[in-house]
Amino acid sequence: MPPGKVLQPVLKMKVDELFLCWLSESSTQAMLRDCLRRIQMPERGAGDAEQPGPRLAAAAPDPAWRPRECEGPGAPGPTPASTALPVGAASSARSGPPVRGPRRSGGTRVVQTRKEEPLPPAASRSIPTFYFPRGRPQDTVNIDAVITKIERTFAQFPHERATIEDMGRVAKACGCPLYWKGPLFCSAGGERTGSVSVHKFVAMWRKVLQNCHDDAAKFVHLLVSPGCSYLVQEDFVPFLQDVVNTHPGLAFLKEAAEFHSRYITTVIQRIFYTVNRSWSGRITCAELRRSTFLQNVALLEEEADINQLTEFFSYEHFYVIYCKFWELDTDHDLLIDAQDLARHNDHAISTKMIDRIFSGAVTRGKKVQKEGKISYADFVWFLISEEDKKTPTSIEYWFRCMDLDGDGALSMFELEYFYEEQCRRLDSMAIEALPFEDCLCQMLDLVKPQTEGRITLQDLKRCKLANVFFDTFFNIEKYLDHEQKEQASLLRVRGGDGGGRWGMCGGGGTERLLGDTAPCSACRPQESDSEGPELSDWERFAAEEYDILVAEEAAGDPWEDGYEAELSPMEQKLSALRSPLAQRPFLEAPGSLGAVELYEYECGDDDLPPS
Ligand SMILES: [Ca+2]
Ligand SMILES: [Ca+2]
Repeated sequence: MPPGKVLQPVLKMKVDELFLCWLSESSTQAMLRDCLRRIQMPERGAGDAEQPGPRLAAAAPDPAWRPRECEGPGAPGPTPASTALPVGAASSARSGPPVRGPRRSGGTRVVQTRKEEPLPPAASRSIPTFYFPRGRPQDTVNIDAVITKIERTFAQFPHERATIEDMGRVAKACGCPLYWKGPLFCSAGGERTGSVSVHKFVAMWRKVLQNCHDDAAKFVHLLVSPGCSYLVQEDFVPFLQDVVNTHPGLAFLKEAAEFHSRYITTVIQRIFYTVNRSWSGRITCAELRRSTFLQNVALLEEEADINQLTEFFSYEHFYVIYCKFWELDTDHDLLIDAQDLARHNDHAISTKMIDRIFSGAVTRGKKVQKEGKISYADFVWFLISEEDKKTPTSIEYWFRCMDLDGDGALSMFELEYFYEEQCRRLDSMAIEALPFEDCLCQMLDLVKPQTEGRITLQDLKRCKLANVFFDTFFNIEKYLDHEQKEQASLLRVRGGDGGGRWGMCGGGGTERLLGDTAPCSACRPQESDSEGPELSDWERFAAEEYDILVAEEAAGDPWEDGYEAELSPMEQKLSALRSPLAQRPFLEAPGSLGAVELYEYECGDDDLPPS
């Protein structure tokens, strides 16, 4: 491409993706570190010692040594791909070799003088393949043997055609997890004709095996629409509908068809919340590969109790989110406005923050957003972020909200803007608030930003106490909660001497939220009473809320003990689910709301600009 020509959005995205992939290779990073080290330390050896970076200043020299520039003495053989890439990338796009590595002294001159020099073609020919968007090819896969196995399976079906019910056996013949059956069926065109022929299926699967070399690549290929390389929300609908239709843990949902779409919407939002780390609305192979999603899909097969799969599929988690929304959405049109959302958790969240959520900083529903409303899909993001402020997505969510000017850092002004309302609210509760300066002091001590006066996303992710930080600025209830826990732990540490409380000491001192000796209760591992892995804040919240909701239902219609005692544990679990479900009024929601609701993206919206 000629220099100066603007890249088309799709192409640009591809190039960015390629660049990021290259940049994240460990060999690239080793090479860059090496280059950096050599910039910082004048090279020892040969005659270069007195003249750091002389080769840069010599801007138009012999092209023969130029491509080796980055390799240097310190980075020999083992990283050929990464050292070669800049050369290879340039050969197609620009007319001269780029001088990577040290640029400090001669950057502009290099750019000017490299016009006429063509790249030595030999350099690019020796670049080994280093980028495998569809996984690394494996020599061990015997495609013909797999195909034979599939044909043998199809031979058992009438007319060698498989219906969706047969697809479990076909998935196993393919060596796939059971719940890939839906995508396999759809990808072979089954949903149009009701069944797939052996020929069509084998042709489809052969192509997948030839082109896709790992599970992530295969799964993406099966779900995407033709010609697309990333997953959008809609792509998950047929897969999830099949899970709803056939997973034993969701059998009780079968008759409640109007509920399927709500469950599917919730799971899709949770998938994008966790997997789509780029916030682009497009899940790439690389993102899928980095996530635990496919492991969870595989677990669907082994785990009959879907509530054990708390990361994406739990019905209980869906139930909690939907009930919370239902409480706020009083007219049940599946949209809520700022007043509705403010009622969440008894007005715990500040008005300023509610306004920011509706400003479009983190929501995607462009159409409804204009009318000052957010959708159920947006609410899923909100609730998970609100109840677990320690995950990367959640920290990004609240950071976007607090970064009023969108400059990528929280300034003291932005902190004061939010804290001011907290003070007023504490006042109205007759609690003396800490002056902003003291609060700031505590927070800076807690976050320890790398640059003074600016708190970045990285600072918050690193500090492990982002929840305490955020709650201090916009959630009065949780702020007081943290404070109470902190006080209790300080009292314990000090042997109960009753010494000054931190926090609400009323401006007298600037006692720190986190002393050097006493880790905050929020960051200490919870003294859990059960074995097994520690629950996340979200999992703990969902489990507690679910118990409360079920108890509320039970109070309305008490179970007879004798009846319940006869049920197996599994049946009890299902009854517990059925009971509230059957009684919740939203079961009678009009059918028109049954469509899966997805949040909207602007076209080519790669990076959400905070407004
Ligand atoms: Ca409403
Ligand atoms: Ca800012």
